[in-house]
Amino acid sequence: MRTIDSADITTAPKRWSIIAAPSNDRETMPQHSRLQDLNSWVDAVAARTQPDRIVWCDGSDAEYHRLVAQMTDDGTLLPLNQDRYPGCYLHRSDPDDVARVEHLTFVCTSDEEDAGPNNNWMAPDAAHAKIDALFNGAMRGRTMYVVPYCMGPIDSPYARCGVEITDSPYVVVNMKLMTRMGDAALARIERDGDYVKGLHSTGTLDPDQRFIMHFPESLEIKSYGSGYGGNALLGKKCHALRIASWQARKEGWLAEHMLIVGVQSPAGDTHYLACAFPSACGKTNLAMLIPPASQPGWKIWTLGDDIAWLHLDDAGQLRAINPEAGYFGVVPGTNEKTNKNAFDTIRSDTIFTNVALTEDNCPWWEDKGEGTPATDWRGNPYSGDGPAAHPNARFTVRATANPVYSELAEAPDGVPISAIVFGGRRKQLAPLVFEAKDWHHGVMVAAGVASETTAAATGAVGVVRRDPMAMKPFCGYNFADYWAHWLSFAERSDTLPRVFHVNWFRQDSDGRFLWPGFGENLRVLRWIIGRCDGQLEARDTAIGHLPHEADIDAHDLDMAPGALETLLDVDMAGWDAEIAAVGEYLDAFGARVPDRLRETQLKVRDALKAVS
Ligand code: GTP
Ligand code: SPV
Ligand code: MN
Repeated sequence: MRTIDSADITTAPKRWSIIAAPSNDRETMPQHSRLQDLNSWVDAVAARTQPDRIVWCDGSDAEYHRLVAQMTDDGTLLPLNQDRYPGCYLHRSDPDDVARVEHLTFVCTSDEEDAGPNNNWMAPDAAHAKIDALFNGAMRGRTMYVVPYCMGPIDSPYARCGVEITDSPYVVVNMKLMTRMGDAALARIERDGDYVKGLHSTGTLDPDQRFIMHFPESLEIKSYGSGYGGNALLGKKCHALRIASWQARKEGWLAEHMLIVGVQSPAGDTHYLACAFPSACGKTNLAMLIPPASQPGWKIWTLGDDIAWLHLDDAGQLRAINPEAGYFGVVPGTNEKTNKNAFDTIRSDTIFTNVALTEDNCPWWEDKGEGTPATDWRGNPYSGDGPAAHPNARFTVRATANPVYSELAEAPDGVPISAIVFGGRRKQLAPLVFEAKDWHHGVMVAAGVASETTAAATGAVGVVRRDPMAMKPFCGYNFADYWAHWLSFAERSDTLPRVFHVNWFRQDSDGRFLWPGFGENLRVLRWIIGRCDGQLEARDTAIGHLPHEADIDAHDLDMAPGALETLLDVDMAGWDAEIAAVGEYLDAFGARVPDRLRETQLKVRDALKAVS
């Protein structure tokens, strides 16, 4: 890869294709036949976007460090206090570009019905025309980076590759931390012959000229006008969820917004759980949980913190791989008590986005538990007004830096899943935990998940909305078809994982959390595992199986008297209204909603009517 200096810029020829490579860096790919399609696409993109130069990224550490040096020179990255945070940098994004933009995110299928009411839709031709016009000349004066990446272990049959073309070096270094990026991925692309094409430009950063477009039928993504996270790191939500969910439906697997965690008992058995919670609702925290002192002998292993690809193996066992190789995690709230593993992981070799700074140039965020902010996330002296770090400030760090990283995250076949856990952020109603009665009921519970919106997307925060399977922003096709796909797994296996629902976020009338959460969530995971092992009885209610209070280990818990009882209570009248609302929600998807889902919802409704 070439580094850029001012001499380069003044002398750069107008046409990218005739730049002579001054070093070992590659500006054109060897013309392997399987890569001809890639070369032609890169040529076509360059012809449209007119970059000053093209760099094919090899994914090496040297390349990463060269890009970091380049960005510290031009101010894109600010080095943090290198004594206390070695290898750590701060990036301040544009203040109008700090989160995913769901209203500007489109799924462009030939038939609008295929995208469904859960997605914004544009016809593919119109969408290409609209966004291509923005890409015209967009990279003039800039470098175009070609970033081959692999989602999943490089030798996994379940892994899939993509190539992101971007004009953002910040995106390139994030992709290096978040994916298996570079030469190994390119070799796999050559072998596979297919890959997802992602085109990205930060463009003008004008929110009125920002689009994140997906073309699942042609495996393309085009993203213009944002440099932030899920809008710009195209391997993540765009590829590994929206495009992959479409492919998964066609091919019989699932691409989900789920963490993957191994829970090892004192006896040494490990159960793997896949848990779907909406954005900023606790996946990273649960995936890296540290068992409290009251739970000796238990151990947690992180496989993934955001995305899981799930496949049935030949024996009908559901297995999960994490397509990612790093974490793009929420910074605020991370401290020694809540998530010490993350807190320690982000002490070195981390890119922080939109955190505040202390006087001595250390990163600072709300609830860090140490230091005081001198400069806010925008780079202004901190006034004491509002949060100093942006509520959606993020860290990017490689997964292997996590002290409890599971090496099985590299296993080509993934890990067997014992339980699937859904959850939402609900102040009221949803109990601490309950188990669905069977797979079909579990799919209904998941389709009815509701959660308060968070700062992970632009728009109002704290508004309860339906977020089925925590996939509202990420399902690349019609939810009605998605639910049918989920239901169809029962036809293919009779050993599917049990399905649960949890809620860490119940509050009392003063707005205090009823459940201590974080490490203490292990107590709930233990109940889930106890159920999977057939060791625990449960209370059968209209909404599902709830724990007997004595089966949640509450010893040494700092909780208000009666709190556990409240957390395990089922408010029948409240649930009656909730299940009716789920019915109305399903109605909005019309005749495509699978009958079986409707029948399950009606069955629960009737059971509630009988008791309330
Ligand atoms: P995305 O990366 O956006 O998909 O989010 P995530 O689901 O990984 O969320 P994360 O674990 O980063 O948590 C988001 C916020 O919820 C943080 O501020 C956490 O401190 C807070 N949080 C996580 N777990 C708990 C919990 O058990 N109880 C409470 N009260 N807060 C929690
Ligand atoms: C989320 O919003 O669910 C995230 C962050 O994990 S982003 O990569 O921006 O989608
Ligand atoms: Mn997420």
